[in-house]
Amino acid sequence: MATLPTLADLNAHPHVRFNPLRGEWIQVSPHRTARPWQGQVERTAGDEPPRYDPTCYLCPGNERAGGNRNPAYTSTFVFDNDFPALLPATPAFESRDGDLLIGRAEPGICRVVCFSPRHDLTIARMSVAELRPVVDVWVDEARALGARPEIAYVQIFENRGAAMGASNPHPHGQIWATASVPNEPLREQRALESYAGAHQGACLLCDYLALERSRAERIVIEEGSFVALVPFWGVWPFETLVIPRRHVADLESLSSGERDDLARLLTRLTTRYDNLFETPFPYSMGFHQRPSDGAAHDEWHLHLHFFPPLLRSATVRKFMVGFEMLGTPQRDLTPEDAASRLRTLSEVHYRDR
Ligand code: H2U
Ligand code: ZN
Repeated sequence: MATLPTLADLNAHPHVRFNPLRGEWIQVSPHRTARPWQGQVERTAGDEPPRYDPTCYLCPGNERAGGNRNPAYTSTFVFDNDFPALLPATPAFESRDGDLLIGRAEPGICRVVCFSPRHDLTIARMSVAELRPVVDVWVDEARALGARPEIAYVQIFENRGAAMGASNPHPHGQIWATASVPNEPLREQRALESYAGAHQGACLLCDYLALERSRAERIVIEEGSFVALVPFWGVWPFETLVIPRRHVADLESLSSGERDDLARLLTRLTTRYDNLFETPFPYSMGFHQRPSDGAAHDEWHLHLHFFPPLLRSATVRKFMVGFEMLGTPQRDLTPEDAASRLRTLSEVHYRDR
């Protein structure tokens, strides 16, 4: 191509964009945002849940499905998942038949983190003072689980809302710590290493953040040491990437001030999300950070992905199907338009107005 096309040139036509973190392309089809929808509609959350639900497995003092009883906790509460997908005592084994039938044991630990004793709250509805201890729990759990010799990676995440398969409205997240590095962080690690190799040791996300801050086209909010933006290569309509400005490899490297900023940014961002369609906004979110496999991994730059499924209202979601399962992920709304919509929203929660 003779000249460098501008963003407007790009957005004037269907095009593909490269995701350097996953090493893959995504399809953007800006001309298609007015397409009609006669498919599935999501149910919206009905009445606001009660502050305490006697039938909730996660509320303080209640008995869980596995028979254990929660303490009368007043801030956060972490416990071993009663129905864990991974088991710590899994014996080591490998099974291999040629290069095609390959398996091995995967020991691990699954934890559940209750963010608040209040059944009716969400991150967006929690004060910064209430959310800061959640950040501390994430840091402490990542450190403790990551220190175990059998654990190579600690994946912290939250599935929020029925649309994302969350089993309970009580504010909670999960932690899965595994003996090997899961697919997504492994993929990102290879991308971070290969970028550093090709750019005299530079960090992909440090360089990317500098570019985004200079262009300001996709930034949603800045909160001191943290930035939230809609990535140039995002796939979900209102996907965001939260990046610390400092090159820190993991949660435990964050300073106390950075933890404050993260708590504040999360409250602000999720409030905007809820205000977008005036509904408790569903999403899967989670941190990606340095593996705890014993290597230094200075190439790592901690970050947090938000993948929300909603597309155009509280009831119409995006599906990753068809061409996206078989070919390339695709979006209609441009990342720039998504960022601009998120930027215009109030940080006063619609339920407080
Ligand atoms: P999700 O809402 O993201 O599914 O997380 C809830 C987790 O809580 C889920 O993994 C666990 C489930 O196994 N759980 C318990 O450990 N004990 C219970 O009594 C209910 C749910
Ligand atoms: Zn509850």
